[in-house]
Amino acid sequence: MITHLKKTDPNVYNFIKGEEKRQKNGMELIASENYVSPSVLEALGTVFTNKYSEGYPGKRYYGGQEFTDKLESLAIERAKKLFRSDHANVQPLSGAPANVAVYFAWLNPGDTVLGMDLTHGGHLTHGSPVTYMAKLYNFVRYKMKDVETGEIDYDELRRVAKKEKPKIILAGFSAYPREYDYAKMKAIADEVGAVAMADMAHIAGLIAAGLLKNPFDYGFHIITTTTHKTLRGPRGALILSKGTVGNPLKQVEKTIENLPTLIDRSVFPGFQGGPHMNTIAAITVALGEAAKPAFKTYAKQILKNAKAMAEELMDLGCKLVTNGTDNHLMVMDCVTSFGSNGKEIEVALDKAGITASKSTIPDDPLPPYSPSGLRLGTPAMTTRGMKEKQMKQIARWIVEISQNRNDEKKINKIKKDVQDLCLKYPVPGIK
Ligand code: DSN
Repeated sequence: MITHLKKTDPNVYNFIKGEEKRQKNGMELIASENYVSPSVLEALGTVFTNKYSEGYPGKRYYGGQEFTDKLESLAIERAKKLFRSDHANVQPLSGAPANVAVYFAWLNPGDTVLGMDLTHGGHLTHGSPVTYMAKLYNFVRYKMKDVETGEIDYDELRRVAKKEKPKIILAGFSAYPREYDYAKMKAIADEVGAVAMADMAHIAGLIAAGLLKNPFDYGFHIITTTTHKTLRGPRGALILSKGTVGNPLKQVEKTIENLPTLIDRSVFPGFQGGPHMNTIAAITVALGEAAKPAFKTYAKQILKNAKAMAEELMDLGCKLVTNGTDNHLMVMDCVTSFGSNGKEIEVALDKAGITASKSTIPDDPLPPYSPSGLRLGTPAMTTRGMKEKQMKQIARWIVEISQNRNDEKKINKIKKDVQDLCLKYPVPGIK
């Protein structure tokens, strides 16, 4: 409960209240967003934010670490257990810094990374030319072989790997609705002597629940993830790795076996300063929640809901990239479906209180700010308790709005219906 701000800083108080109302009344379909539990929210807003804790448990550069050490150790233990890793670094401030810290740990300037093509679902930090990382390292690409099924072109991936000799082969995405063949990727990584890394930011919750494959089960060396998507924690990240855990204050040889120590040294002192201990408190709570049976039920429903939404959209004539989904997200081709583009449909949906995000489609001829696709996801509305029936209704609204995107009267009517439905499914932590 917010008790002081109203008097001390009414501007900020009013922005918070406005955002609460927006979240309560609106339909959240951004595939990378979620609603945290009241316990996660409580942990985030605590006095741990007052504390500097550079270093790692038992090896800090400041005094007063009695409780931060216990807290961070618990976070590490929970993360290791949940994802079956030898080591966990829980300090990265978010997903992009986590990926950068891995690159700094393992690569020398000019080294090559083989990652998913950005229009086929890859992420900015997997080497978009606009990032500083792309100036430091050489990013090369693999793609889907068949955009109708989503199957990745592993033969081409192998050919490129043998030619380019990447130091890291990277599985992971922010807009790919299918599963990887991790065993195939790991075999290629072994063949060329590369580290096998997975960025599972989008699907961490689904892996934690045992519903999607865990790359560690196929011999991957490193997994990075944000903590705020399907994992349903605060904004933060984890770097999980296999290998021997050494003293993070001491230099070690650059070997695959030493990855945990190289990663620790890369995060701090290599790249970041003090960890955000209040965030680590909230991550610890979220990891505890993700280990409970109720989370598995939740994760199962995310998948059922995504399938229901995708099927209804396709029944109504929409074209989805790969013709469906195996995870929590789908990408709608707005050019083929409505003679429009992702930006225009995103704006039209926003007017009705439905929030989604534009997205490229494979080999998109349109630019990223106004791409051909729209990405939709079910983690957030599943947290609010919605099931397949509501997903089908939402799909019908999406199509109706898209087809009538210039009809303000129609959109306003749907906005009312959207709000009525949303109010029946409260947001955790908002009265
Ligand atoms: N921005 C996130 C997403 O929407 O997928 C990834 O960083």
